[in-house]
Amino acid sequence: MNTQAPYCISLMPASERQVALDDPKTFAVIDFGRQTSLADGARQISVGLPALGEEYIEVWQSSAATQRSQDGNISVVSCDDFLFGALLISDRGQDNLADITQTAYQEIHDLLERRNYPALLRIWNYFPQINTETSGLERYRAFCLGRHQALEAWHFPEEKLPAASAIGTHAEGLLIYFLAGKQPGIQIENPRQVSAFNYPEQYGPKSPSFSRATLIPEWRHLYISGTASIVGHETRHSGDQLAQLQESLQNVQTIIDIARQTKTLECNEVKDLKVIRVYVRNPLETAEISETLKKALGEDIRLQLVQGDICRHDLLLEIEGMYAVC
Ligand code: 3EB
Repeated sequence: MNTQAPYCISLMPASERQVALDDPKTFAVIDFGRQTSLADGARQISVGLPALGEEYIEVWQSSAATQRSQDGNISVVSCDDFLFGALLISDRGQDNLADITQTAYQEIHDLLERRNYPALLRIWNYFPQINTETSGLERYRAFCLGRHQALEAWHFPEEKLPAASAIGTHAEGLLIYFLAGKQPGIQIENPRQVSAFNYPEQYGPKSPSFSRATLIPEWRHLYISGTASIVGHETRHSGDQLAQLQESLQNVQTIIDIARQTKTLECNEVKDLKVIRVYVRNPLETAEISETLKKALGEDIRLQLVQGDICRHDLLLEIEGMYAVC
């Protein structure tokens, strides 16, 4: 198997933003700051999570010719092999997030069906006040409920659920962006953790619909979900961010180890990932987290730290990673 991936993803210093945008291969740039917004279709995505420490942008580039279009709320970039989409829905933290989420996922479903990209491979979800209770339900749990209902109507099989992240911003709007393809990826689960879609009811009326990672063997790509200090289904090391960091790193390494068994990956260790993003709840912990990571992964590692709220009160950080070369 030696097919080339149709695109690649990398972190670049934020100072190179214009260089990235001027490159015709660039079809999406994702940056992190005060506001959540979309500009130029899905080409400029801003996530309302302030950068901590060195500032990076995430750059998606394709040598294939891509087409842009607007399809209802969804801004789309596509070519034969993949479809990348982004939508931003008004949400100020007071509304019925379950309904808003369900409608958004329904719209994604309709688009993928119409355009014939049946495989949802990776999805990111960002919205404000993730840990706030409205009408007796924490907003993260309301989000999970709406997502679950949409995927149920979609008849989405659990073993095909995509890798995902769901993070709380301090900015207005529900931002969802996603990657879909023609062929299904391989779902990777983590033997140290109960699959999120099998979490018991104590974490909300409907379990979170995502896999720990998606592997795309034809492209040799790996997309690792937001990964936290959870063992089994329980939070470990409440109140201790450095211990949570080590536990999360071990979870990420375990996911890579499982993915490597397919022998389609040139990524062996966490430090080999091309994108490593750490969502940090308390910005005062940044220096300590960054130092510990550099000790574990090497001084030269590109690390993107951003301030975001994690979906459980007792989780202080979460790590996601990508290996998407071409
Ligand atoms: C966890 O493992 C931590 O609901 O889409 C991580 C990644 C988490 C994605 C989601 C939630 C989600 O349960 C939280």
